[in-house]
Amino acid sequence: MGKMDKIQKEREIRKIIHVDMDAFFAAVEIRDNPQYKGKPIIVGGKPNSRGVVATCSYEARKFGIHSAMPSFMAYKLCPQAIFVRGRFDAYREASKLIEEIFFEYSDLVEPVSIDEAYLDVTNNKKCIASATQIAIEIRSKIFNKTKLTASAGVSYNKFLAKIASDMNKPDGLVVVTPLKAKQVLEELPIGKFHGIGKASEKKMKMLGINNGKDLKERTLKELVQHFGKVGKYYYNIVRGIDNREIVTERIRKSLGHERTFSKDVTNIDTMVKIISELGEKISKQMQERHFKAKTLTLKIKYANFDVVSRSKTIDIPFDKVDVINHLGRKMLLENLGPKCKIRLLGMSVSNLVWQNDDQDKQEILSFYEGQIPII
Ligand code: TTP
Ligand code: MG
Repeated sequence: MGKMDKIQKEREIRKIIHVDMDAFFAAVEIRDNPQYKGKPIIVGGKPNSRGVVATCSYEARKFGIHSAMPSFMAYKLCPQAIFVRGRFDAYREASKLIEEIFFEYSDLVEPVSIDEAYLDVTNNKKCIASATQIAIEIRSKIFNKTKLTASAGVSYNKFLAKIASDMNKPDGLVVVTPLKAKQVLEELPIGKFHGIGKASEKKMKMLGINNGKDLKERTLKELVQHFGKVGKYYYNIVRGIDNREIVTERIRKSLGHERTFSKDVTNIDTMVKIISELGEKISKQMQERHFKAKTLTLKIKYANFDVVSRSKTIDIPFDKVDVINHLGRKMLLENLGPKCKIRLLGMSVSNLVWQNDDQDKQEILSFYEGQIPII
């Protein structure tokens, strides 16, 4: 890109939409089991297991239940809740349908997780001038096709679009125009700033920063002093500055899955079986998406929570399940002591090679699907 093009691009106001499904896994369960409607539904591990809540219906959230909470705790808060096991195929199917709708409008689609994506619709395929109009259409198409509701946020960058989609959940649509951004950001509680994690939130509060307005009063120097490099990001986002581009699937850097066990595993055959299952899933997705990889990484979390990560790189790009499983098994066996107890196994592929692609298009950001615990 030439210098003038770059300046032109920076001046252009982008139109970004963030779409996030409402109580996604729980909503799919309620759709498929109408008797659950209006009830506190928890998708995740059973209360008498070590499992956690993947998500829960809004009725369950009133009791203080939320994602990642241990199931037994959720049960304590709401014994009458209905605990349901996840059905990932159903969630993936819905996710695919939603994605198809996004691509009707733009190729600049960044899937963030199974139920969430950013779209850049500045120059969209349907030449619709209003991003709000597109968000309205997308929400209604999602509902017609899946019978599920989505919330959407429309703004001029990713950060604000994400904040906006969260402002009127569930089934909400919020537009944050450049004029409105200042007020929205100043009033935003510090914990709601995407990118400010639990630890930073605590630290901010200790420093007397409770909302965007407080944050804005701090100098860049102060923020960098307290938070390091990310201080600059905080300084910018509270001023509505976020130049991050949409990262499309084509520039994904890795793909992986992992599995946490409800009971620590000691049996090698079981571990090998899990490796095969993970390998099958990864291989299937690679072939669907038309890419191969040169590196396989195995992650092992032992019962004492120690984590090791081992990689093998080979010259010839692979996507076949046999190769993945062979490499995975090999690394597993190399890292098992005599009395190994394992809590989690994960595998991911990286060093991706896309079909019909020149090498330099590949790599920018990492995206690891394994964030979603498999239950
Ligand atoms: P979220 O979009 O974070 O949550 P949600 O869609 O259930 O609810 P909301 O209306 O607030 O958006 O996550 C999407 C799905 O990902 C969620 O339905 C279940 C899964 N998930 C987990 O399995 N574990 C987690 O810790 C989180 C946060 C989500
Ligand atoms: Mg969601």
